This record gives sequence, structure tokens and C-alpha cells, in this order.
Amino acid sequence: MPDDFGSAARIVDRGLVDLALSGLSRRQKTLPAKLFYDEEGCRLFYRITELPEYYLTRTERALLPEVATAVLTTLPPRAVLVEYGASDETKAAYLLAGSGQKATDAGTETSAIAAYVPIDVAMPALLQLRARLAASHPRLAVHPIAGDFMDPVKLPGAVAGLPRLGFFPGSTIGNLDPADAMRFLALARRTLGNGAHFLVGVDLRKDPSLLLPAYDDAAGVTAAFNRNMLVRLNREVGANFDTAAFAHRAVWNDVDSRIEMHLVSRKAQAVSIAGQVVRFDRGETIHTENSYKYTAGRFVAMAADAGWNCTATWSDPAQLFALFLLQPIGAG
Ligand code: AVJ
Repeated sequence: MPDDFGSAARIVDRGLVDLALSGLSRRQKTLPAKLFYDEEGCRLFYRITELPEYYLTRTERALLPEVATAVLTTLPPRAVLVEYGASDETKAAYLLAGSGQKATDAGTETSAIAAYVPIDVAMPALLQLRARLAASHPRLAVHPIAGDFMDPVKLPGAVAGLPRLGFFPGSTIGNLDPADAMRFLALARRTLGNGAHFLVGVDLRKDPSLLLPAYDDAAGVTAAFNRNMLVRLNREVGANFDTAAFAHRAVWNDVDSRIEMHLVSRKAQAVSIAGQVVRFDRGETIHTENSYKYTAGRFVAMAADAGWNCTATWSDPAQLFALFLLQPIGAG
């Protein structure tokens, strides 16, 4: 059936079209932040994590050796590590140290973790992660799940009954508005169950003079990351954004305690997306991302509302970033 082949080549992802058009038909135009992470977006985000202005990743990573040691000693043996938004295993590796490595490393196998369930929207990244872990931790059971962590997660049957350690590093929770963050924490409470531990990395509220450069770096990597959303829509759903006609803007919204990223239309223009025309005024913006910043008190209160007790906190001396260890309220 040559006709089917012909049309299949031009099939666009309706889900992506609908997501884009529904956001772009609002008064304040929006595009959802999860659209950032195609392959190029993942590469650009990785470059962001290495920027001098982007303190988040390096600050969290500096805390992880000590945090991992402390968490692993409180964990029951043979736990499953469930990581939300696991685009790579570099952070999980601290918790997996000594887990399921070659038999010759058996002497170091004191670790609690028997299985790893990375959850992420980026399927290619998950497949690469699994391939790397097959080499570095051949005896670790790895069960990737491709999907949005805001949807209920069904843990694979193979890990049923094992105690659980949830892991949500990188302040990815900051992408969710507070209502969704609460919903997510409550959902994770149900997925991870009684007896669980949940380690969450959170970027702390701080002076905008430190925050803004982290989202508007001198090398322009964050600008390219932001515009890549338009590049992706051009390629995947046949939109015709002139990407140079949109400027990157990061703003600090003090009332809502968040960094906002926008793409600012440099002129009045019309863009066609899957046959629909979207008009932009000059200076009109597409709101592409929120990155909420919490005080420790605010985060702990929100976690409590979602059914979690905070049992330990780690932060750097400058209090830029924090890791919170949560355990279910009233369980065990
Ligand atoms: C992956 C959501 C933690 O909000 O800091 C980095 C994404 N956006 N630069 C963040 C991001 C712009 C990042 N998170």
C-alpha cells in the first residue's frame, strides 16, 4: 500500500500539535516546558548544567556523596530506586555506588539498591542510560519507564514488594506550579507506599541577582535552549517559526517566587502551525517555563500537606540548593 507509506511519512504528532495550539491560543501564550526535551534540547540542557552561572547542578552534586551515604544507611536492604525525570544516571550513580556491579566488585556490594526505575519523557535518553548501566552495573535490574511523571506510574511487577527510595533531583519539581507540585508529591506518596523514603532536590529562594544570570547566561546557551522549542515545532509539526524573530527573556516573579522564561516576538508576525495561523503582536511573549524557588520552610510545609514528613535536610553553606529526605506521615 504505497499510499499509506506516503501519508505515514507526513503524519505529525497530533498530541504535540494540540498541546502547542492550545497553549498558543491563550491570552498569555504558553508552551509547556516538557517540550524542551527533544534530543537537541537534552544536549542543550546538559550544556546549561556546566555553565558558570548555572549553580544548581554543581551545588547539588557536591552535596550528593554525603547525602547518599546517609540515605543508604537508613534504607532497608534490596530497595528499588525510582527516579523521576531521569535524563541520565549521573546523580543516581551516587545512590547506586556498589550496587549490582561486576561479581569481581562483590566486596564493595554493601549497597541497599537492588533495582532502578528511571522515569523520563525522553525515550532516547532512557535507552542510552540503560545501555550505559548494563556495562557499569551488569547485575543491577534496570526498568526504564517512558512517560510524564504527572501521570500515575505503575511500577514494574519485578520490583513489587521491594522497599522504595524515590529520587527527584535537580529541582525539576520547580517546573510545576505549587498545586501540581502538591499533586505530584501526593501521587508519589501513593506510588512509593508506606515505608518509602523520598529524596527531593530543590533550588532555594535567593537574591534575583544570582538567579537571573543562571537563566540568561552570557554564552547564550539558555537562549538557544528556549528557542529550540520553536525549532522542534518547525521540524516535528511543520510550523514555520522564524526563530531569529523571537528573543529570549528571563524574569524574576517575586510574588509567585519563580523565574519565568519567555520568547518575545521581535515584531508583529504570523506563524502557521499544522495549517492554523497564530498571530503575534510586537513584544508579545510565549511563556515557556516556570522555575519555582522555595524557602526550606515552604517546601517542608508543602510536603507535609502531601503526606510527607521531612526527616533530614542538606544544603550548601551559601544555602543555594537543598536536598530533603521525606518519609510518609503516619506510616510504619
Ligand atoms: C531542569 C527544571 C531544573 O528550572 O533550572 C534550566 C530547567 N531551564 N535553564 C531549571 C532550565 C532553563 C531547569 N530544571
